[in-house]
Amino acid sequence: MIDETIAAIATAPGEAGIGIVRISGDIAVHILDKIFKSKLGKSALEIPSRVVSYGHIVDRNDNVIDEVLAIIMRKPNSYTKEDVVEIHCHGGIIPVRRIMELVLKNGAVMADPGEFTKRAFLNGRIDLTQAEAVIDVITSKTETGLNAALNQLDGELSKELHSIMDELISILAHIEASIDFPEHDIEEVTQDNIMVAAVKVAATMKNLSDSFEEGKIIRDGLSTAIVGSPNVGKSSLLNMLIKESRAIVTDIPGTTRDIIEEYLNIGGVLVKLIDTAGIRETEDVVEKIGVERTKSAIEEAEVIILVIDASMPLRSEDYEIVELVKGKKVIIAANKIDKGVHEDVNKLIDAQTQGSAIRMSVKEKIGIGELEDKIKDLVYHGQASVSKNKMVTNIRHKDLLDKGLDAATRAIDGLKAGVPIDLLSVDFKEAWRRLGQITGDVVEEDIIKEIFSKFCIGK
Ligand SMILES: Nc1nc2c(ncn2[C@@H]2O[C@H](COP(=O)(O)OP(=O)(O)OP(=O)(O)O)[C@@H](O)[C@H]2O)c(=O)[nH]1
Ligand SMILES: [Mg+2]
Repeated sequence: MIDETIAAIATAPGEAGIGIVRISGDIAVHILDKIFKSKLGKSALEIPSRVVSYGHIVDRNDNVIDEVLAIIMRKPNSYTKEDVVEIHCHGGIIPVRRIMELVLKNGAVMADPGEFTKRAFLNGRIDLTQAEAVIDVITSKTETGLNAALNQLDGELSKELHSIMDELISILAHIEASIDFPEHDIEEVTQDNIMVAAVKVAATMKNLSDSFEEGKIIRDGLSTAIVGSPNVGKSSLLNMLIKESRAIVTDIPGTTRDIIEEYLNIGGVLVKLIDTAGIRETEDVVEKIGVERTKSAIEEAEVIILVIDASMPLRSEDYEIVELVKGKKVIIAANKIDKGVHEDVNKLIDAQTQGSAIRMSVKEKIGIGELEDKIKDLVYHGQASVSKNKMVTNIRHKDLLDKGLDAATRAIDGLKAGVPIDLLSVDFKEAWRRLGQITGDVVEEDIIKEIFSKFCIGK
């Protein structure tokens, strides 16, 4: 219920310099008044907005709980558009928790995850895409990802969507007009105008939808699986790329049994690197499960780094793996060239018509930079276009855009086939509705609930 005053610990649990308790709602200032003794002897009701006050939090018997700074942000100029109070106390589990308890005792209720941001949305300060961008800002793992999220938070995507929605409304208005005033004989002109507008709308939607391929990688990372026969140096490669001794490396084939995932930033590209168990026929139960997991990792990955031992003749396993990864974006990493390069390997590399290959040595640190460049090229197809500020990074947006685009395309096909335009308004309305579900203009309780449940408490 929105008329309740909510409170949460907004900082991460654990020991830290400061901890923040955040309160939002009608009685937020009133609660502060009851528990805060300002050094200047002012009541909270007299403290102006956005001024930092020094003092103490005290319980009902005037026992000091902690020394704090308190800030009031009165509505509507606050994060939630409600009265918001922040109490900055000493970080550490106990002070924050005791203040939180006191706040709850004085009439606030514990906030759900994302409830502050949900209120900002429900009170009309931000739309749904901006609310979703808040999570993306918090969870971003690269500067590129952060910039994309900040653009979305700034309303860049909303602006683009709203301009498409406005176009759709104007198309619908034209249709209405031609139905209401058929005697004006404007049918033909209207049809042409609508066609031009509809094609433009569809093209803009298609552009946005296409930006997702890159947008998804910017947000979630390029999922890249390192696969190959046992003992070729997959785990060594992972460790080298992340500059950490994360995976166990031995000269015993079959060392890696489970999937290991690590994030890595290659020139602004977020890469989710997945080390896998070497693929071979095996009777070992644990290794068998590992090999199965490798196969699912191959299916899910967007890019495969196929590692082979360059110094040896290729084994039947190597050829099987080449088959297994067909259809994926593959980079062949011919490792251990410090021990020589076998002619089989040269042949395999020369036969590569698609994808690319690198001769490298993890041991001697040869070819690592080249491999990183190849991964980066796969994302940007050789051109850096991360600065695009109208980008779709969220799968929910992409799905709805595509549904909207389908509806717009149906309408265009109908126009071409000479279907009477009044029958096409259903499709244009559908396109509008889908975009409205992205921005939150069309509110659906379940979706809203689901979106905000992904937030952390206190945001
Ligand atoms: N000479 C040489 N040895 C290497 C190179 N890279 C890795 N090795 C060695 O090869 C052996 C196997 O390396 P790992 O990284 O464990 O190989 P893996 O592919 O992960 O093996 P599994 O987990 O068993 O599938 C280790 O002894 C590494 O030190 C290289 O470039 N040159
Ligand atoms: Mg390994």
